[in-house]
Amino acid sequence: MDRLKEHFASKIPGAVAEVKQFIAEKGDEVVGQITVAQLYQGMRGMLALICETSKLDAEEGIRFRGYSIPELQEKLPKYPGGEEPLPEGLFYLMLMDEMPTDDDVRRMSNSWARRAIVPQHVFKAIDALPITAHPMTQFVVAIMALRTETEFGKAYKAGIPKSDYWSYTYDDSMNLIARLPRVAAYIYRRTYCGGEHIEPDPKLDWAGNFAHMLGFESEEFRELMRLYMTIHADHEGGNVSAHAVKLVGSALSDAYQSFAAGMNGLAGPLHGLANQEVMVWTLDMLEELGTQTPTKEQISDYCKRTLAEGKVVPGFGHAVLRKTDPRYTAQREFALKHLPNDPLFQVISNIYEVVPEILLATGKVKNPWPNVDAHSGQLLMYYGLKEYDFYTVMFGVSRSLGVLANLIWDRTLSFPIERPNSTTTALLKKKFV
Ligand code: CMX
Repeated sequence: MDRLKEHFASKIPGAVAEVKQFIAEKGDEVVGQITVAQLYQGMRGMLALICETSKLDAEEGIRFRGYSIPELQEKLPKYPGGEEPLPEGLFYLMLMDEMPTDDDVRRMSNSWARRAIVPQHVFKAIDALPITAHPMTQFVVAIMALRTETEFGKAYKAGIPKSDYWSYTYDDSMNLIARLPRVAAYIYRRTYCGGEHIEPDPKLDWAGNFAHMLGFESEEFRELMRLYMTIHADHEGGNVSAHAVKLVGSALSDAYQSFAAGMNGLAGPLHGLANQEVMVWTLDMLEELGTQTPTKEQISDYCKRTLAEGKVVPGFGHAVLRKTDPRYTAQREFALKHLPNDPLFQVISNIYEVVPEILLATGKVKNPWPNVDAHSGQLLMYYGLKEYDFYTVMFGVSRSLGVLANLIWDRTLSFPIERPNSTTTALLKKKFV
């Protein structure tokens, strides 16, 4: 067992005992109530899950193991000479519940570099799809092709005890995280760069190497990738991608199957695909208006038209948040620091100033403020990564960190198969006659 895995293993007895004792002492306490409306309206606000890695506050935004994004930017180890947090460090924090040292992060980077070899049949599976297949489709196919490598699946077949599930889930999760940048970069280069692939550079960190394999070599873009991979990693347990991974994993489906399920959820336009939709919406607007510098009035009119057509304004709104997403703010600050004069940044800034008021005026949108997806495309476009159909794959690579850290904990704490009750409208109505 390597040192990272040993360190995680050392936490298990205490954590398992704590949860067991807590359930024994407080298992019958009531922590919430369910209204009829919640049953019909996406279970909004219903406390239903344990997610150890992060917690979302409606006003303040996400905290990862108690740390806000600005705190992570300050405290997480950086690449030598860099200023943005390393995602390896965030994964360590989420998994171990401990702020990592530079050494811990180096060990994580090295572990992923050692685990990063992708079998040839995965590339063949991707190549079997038409080049026109959406990158998220290619991504999910590749994840399922990687499943031939599952340690959990093999061990389960051989008959391991429940107390060992975490160990194989740990290895599957670490291997999968290590391989995703290579797979995602392969999809990018295949789809948009004539199939000219770039070999990994094992000396680079996880996000820096991803940038390199995509074909972007500037240090500034690598820094963007470190920030991007950190802020998209986790958003507590109830969002579609996180919950899908947890739900499917609860059937003892392995990390590959569970993560593929989550990625199919992320590919929906109301969730992760919104980062693509934002660019489509913005570029369509510029084209239709025939200008790269629309006035606030023009943006306002375009936004109102979108609403009148019965469509959502992508990048705005959230099921939990009620303020500007701190992930949006972190990206805005990156833009202000590195590319304040980019014309598209000016457009995104003006959209930010105009759209909330219009959404508020509808009287129904509960959160008129921008979410993470409202800004990410502009930054990628600036550095030349203009193929916005690919953006959700990048979100997915990052999201692996949170959902797989959680999956390891779910198997460590022996969470059972999920099986909530459902009812019918007729039965529910009978309750109130
Ligand atoms: N544009 C137009 N209408 C919107 C809206 C937006 N950006 N956000 C919410 N609304 C509408 C809803 O569609 C709903 O309308 P109906 O009552 O007619 O069905 C009404 O306002 C109330 O919705 P809500 O309670 O404010 O929002 P939900 O919790 O139901 O949905 C979300 C949240 C994110 C799906 C929604 O705000 C949305 O569709 N936003 C645009 C898509 C987007 O940016 N998604 C990315 C979210 C972040 C992520 O997961 O990556």
